[in-house]
Amino acid sequence: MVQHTPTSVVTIDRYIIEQERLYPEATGELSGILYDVALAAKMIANKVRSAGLADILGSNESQNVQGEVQAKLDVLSNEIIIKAMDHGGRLCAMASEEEPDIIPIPDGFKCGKYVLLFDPLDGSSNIDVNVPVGTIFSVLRKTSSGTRGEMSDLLQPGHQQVAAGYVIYGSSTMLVYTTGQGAHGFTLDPSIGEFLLSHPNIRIPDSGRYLSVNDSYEQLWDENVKTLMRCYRGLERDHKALSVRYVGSLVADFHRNLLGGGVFAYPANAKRKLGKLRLLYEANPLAFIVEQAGGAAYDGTRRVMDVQPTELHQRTPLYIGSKREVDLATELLSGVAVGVGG
Ligand code: P6P
Repeated sequence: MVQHTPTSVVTIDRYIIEQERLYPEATGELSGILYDVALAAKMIANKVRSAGLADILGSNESQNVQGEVQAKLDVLSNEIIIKAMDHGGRLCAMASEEEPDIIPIPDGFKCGKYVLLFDPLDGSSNIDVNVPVGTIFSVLRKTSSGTRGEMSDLLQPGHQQVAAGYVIYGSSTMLVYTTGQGAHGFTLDPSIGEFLLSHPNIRIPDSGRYLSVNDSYEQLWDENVKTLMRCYRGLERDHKALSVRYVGSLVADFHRNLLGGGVFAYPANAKRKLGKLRLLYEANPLAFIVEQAGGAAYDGTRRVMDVQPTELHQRTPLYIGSKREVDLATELLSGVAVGVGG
């Protein structure tokens, strides 16, 4: 792998090519997907940045599969990604949080050997108050026979991902992705419209500084989860007290913890037996990133990326971030001591 320092001016396109050259057998299809994701991210960033000005705030009437009223930017972002990806000939199917079922490649377009799953604009309920939102994506290799993608190609465990990443539309727009060779961050320079390498080989601190959890659900948690949160707050087991930082936007909370060290927790609760977050296009891609950065992701019972999906929009409890804090969750919630917890 070519080693770059943050002072190198390296565009994401050049970095993708350099990574591809590490694999002589590579056909360039995966690189093409990453190029197209970066293009879609720039287009969405443009919409998000101007949201307050173009009077596209507020929700439109259409409902997404979750029965939630979707902000107009959700609809736009979803369409931007589909239109950027559906004709490149690298994908055989897609899936989106905003679409109830598999998204086929339109007739007349070539099908490729990958599938793309994505949340086009996570945290969109925060748009109207200018809180950072994000796009999350996951790439899997087609496993079914035939040309067109099938549901079985989408319902693969997270350890089968060949690429994953997210875009955070915050004080700056950053794209973080992995293809299994580390996690790398690129910051958009709007003056030239290029994502430039700013965070090569991201490593999450083994021990966290931050705790991201919505403790308004505390009364709905089981006793083990309550004990875990007391530990994170420095009230039990001599665990250092973590500072609570909760934006209510998964990508923003995850990104801060990835760079600064911390744990994001969305436990199962009495009303949501599987929590709120989606396995395939939220938990799995972020789990791939965090493991590549030296962290961990756990669902309260097992490693997130080992879960065999059964439904496209299935939810999962999520404990993700610094290894020490996630190991503690594993120890307290499954009774299995992992590493140095406590
Ligand atoms: P709660 C946003 O709606 C989202 O899907 C994630 O981005 C965020 O982490 C979570 O929900 C917040 O959920 O129940 O704390 O409001």
